[in-house]
Amino acid sequence: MPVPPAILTAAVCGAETTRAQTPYLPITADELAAEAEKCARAGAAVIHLHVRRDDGTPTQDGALFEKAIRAIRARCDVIVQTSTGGAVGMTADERAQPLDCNPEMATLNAGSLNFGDDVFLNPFPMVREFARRMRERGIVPELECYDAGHVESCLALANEGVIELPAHFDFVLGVRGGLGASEENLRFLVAKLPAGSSFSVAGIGRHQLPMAEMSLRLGGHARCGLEDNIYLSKGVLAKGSFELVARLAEMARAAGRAVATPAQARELLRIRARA
Ligand code: KMH
Ligand code: ZN
Repeated sequence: MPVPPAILTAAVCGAETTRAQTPYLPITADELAAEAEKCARAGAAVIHLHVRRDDGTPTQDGALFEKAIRAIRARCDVIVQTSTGGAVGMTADERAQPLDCNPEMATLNAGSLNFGDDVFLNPFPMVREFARRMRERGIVPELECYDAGHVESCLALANEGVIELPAHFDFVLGVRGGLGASEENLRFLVAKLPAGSSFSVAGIGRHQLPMAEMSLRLGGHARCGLEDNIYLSKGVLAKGSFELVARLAEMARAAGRAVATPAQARELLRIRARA
């Protein structure tokens, strides 16, 4: 089978990164849209979206998501993948709000874990409910797996009929409390995937670029951006997620992969056209 074009995802702001850590973090709808456009130009087909209040605090407020999505769509064609993870400590109802915006894609966090010194809770009933709402609205889930057990959980939920297979998985590697970022771990996870499913890798911190490169060489897709890593190289801040996307695009080409356009990514991710 020919290797598919590489889908590059830009996680442009997240819930945890702060302006104190990097002045390049986009916060308002206009800033998020300007950053999304630069990422799209650099090769991103997917924008993984969180939103913030004007003071920078994370929120899952539906109206702020609506505003950001509109602003992004006015500037470029990208798949907007809204977060249902939000920030640790948020309730399920809070976290689910962006699903009311009918994004093309949303994250579905597959299991709980220690998240640094916090706990990121994703109990089965919550995962089932989020998956049900996504199915009802035709929103394609990206299955966020932070540990090997989360992949097994997705397979169990597929057996229950909660998750449709084949699916698109994202291995988030290097969270303190989750599976470490290494080639051995990535190969172990890939071997667990059901036939026809695709995967992306989001390496955390200094692992972002090397794990992305590994994934692209193994036929997977890759995520980068200030949500997970703020540095372009040791001690050098990225001037935005777009600089990291440009690096991933170079890596994809060096690995003999084309960079997927949003249209190609929609086809690969089984995203149906919508009004
Ligand atoms: N902020 C993390 C606790 C997601 O977007 O779905 C969870 C997160 C995952 O960012
Ligand atoms: Zn996120």
